[in-house]
Amino acid sequence: AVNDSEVTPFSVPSYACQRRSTLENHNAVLTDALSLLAEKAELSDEDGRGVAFRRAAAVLKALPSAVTKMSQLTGLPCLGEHSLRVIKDILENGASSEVESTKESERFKALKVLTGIFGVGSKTADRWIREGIHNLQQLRDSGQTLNRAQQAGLEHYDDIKQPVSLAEAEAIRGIVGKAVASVSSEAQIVLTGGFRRGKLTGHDVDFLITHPEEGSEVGLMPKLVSWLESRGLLLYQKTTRNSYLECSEGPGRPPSNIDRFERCLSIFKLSAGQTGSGVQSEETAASPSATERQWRAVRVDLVVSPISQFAFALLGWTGSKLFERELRRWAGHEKGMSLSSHALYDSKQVNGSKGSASAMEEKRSKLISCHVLQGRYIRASSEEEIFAHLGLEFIPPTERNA
Ligand code: DCP
Ligand code: MG
Repeated sequence: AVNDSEVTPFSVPSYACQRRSTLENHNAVLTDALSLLAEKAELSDEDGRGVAFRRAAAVLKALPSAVTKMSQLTGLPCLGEHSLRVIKDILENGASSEVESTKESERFKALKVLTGIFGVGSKTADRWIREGIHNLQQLRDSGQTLNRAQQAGLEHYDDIKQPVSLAEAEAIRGIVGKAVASVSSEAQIVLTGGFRRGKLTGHDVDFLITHPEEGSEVGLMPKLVSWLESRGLLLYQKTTRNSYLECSEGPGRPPSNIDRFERCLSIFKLSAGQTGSGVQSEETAASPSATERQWRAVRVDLVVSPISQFAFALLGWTGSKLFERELRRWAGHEKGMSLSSHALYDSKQVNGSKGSASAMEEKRSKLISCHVLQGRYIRASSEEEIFAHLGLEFIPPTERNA
C-alpha cells in the first residue's frame, strides 16, 4: 500500500462542492502552511491570491492520506506554481521559508492582533499600523476614535479570541431557543456555521431563524433582541434590517453574493452556570478579575430568513466559506445559474419584463418573480433540492469542511 501511494497520483474533482471534505485531514502541516499564506493575502487585500491558497489547501484536505512525494500531486486541480513551491519546501526541508518569515513578520503579527478585535477589518488595521499602532496597548494609548463595535471588541478581546466550545454553543442554543419560543410559538431556530458541520470549536455561534408562515418572520428579530437584552444577556448588539428587495437585484440582474437578511451581530454574555463550567481564561494571572468572573463573552450571529428562502439561507450559512464560494462558482461557470443565500436564479432563461416599470411596480414584480411564481428563480425547500438543481451530488453538512 505504501508503494502504491508513492506511485499512484491522487485524483480529486476540481470544485470543492463536488468533494466530500470531512474534518479528518491527513495533510494538516501542508494545509496549515497554505492557510497561513491565504490569511496573509486576505489581510493584505489580495483576495485573488487568498482564494488560490484556500483552494490549494482544500484539495490537500480532501486527499485520503498524507502526501510524501511531489509526484503524487501530478494532475491535481488548483495547485498553482506558488502553492507547489510551498509544498515542495515543506516536503524537502520540513518547513517553508515563506511561511516561517511571515510568522515572524511584525506587520503580519500586528495585522492578526488588530483584526482579531471584533469590528476591525484589514483596512482599519492597516491604517493604524501606518500610524505606528501594532498592539492593543498602543491602540488604547493612541486616542484613536473607536466605534461602538470596536470598543466592545477591545473590551472583550481575550474572551472573544478563545475558541467557543460545542458545550458553550449548545448552552447558547438553549437560551436563544427559549427566547425564540417565547416571542413566537411557531418560529424555528437552527444552529448553522461550523458547528452544523460537526466542528467541536468555533470563533462564534451562528443561528438561522425562520417562521413556517411566510411574512410572520417580520418583527421577530427586534422582539428576540429585546427579550435577550432585558435579561442582560447581550454585551453588544447591532441589528441590520433586511434589504433584499431594496438593493441591486432588479430584473435582468442576478442576485449578489452578499446576503441581505435581517441580521444581529452580537456579543453574548454566557454565565458559567449555563455550561456547567467556569471561565477558562489563559490569562487569569494578567487579569485577576477573570478568576472571580462567572461569565464569558461569546460572539453570536442571529439571522432571520423568510421560509421561502430558508433552504438557501441554511445552505449559505452552513459554510465552509470556501465550500460556499465553490458552489457559487460551480453554479455560474458550469450551470449558467446564480446562487446566493436568498435564491437560485437561472441566467439562461429569457426575461421579458425589462421595461420602464415604476419603482413600486418593479419592486412588486421582483417579489412575485422571486417568491411566488416559477420564473427564472428556481424554488427549493431543502438543501437536497438545491444540490439537485445544480446537478451536484448531495453533500451533507459534515462533509462541507473544505
Ligand atoms: N457567511 C455568509 N456571509 C457572511 C458571513 C458568513 O454567507 N457575511 C457564511 C459562510 C460561513 C458561515 O456563514 O461558512 C458562518 O460564518 P463564520 O464566519 O462563522 O464561519 P464558520 O462558522 O464556518 O467558522 P467558525 O467555526 O470559525 O465560526
Ligand atoms: Mg461560525
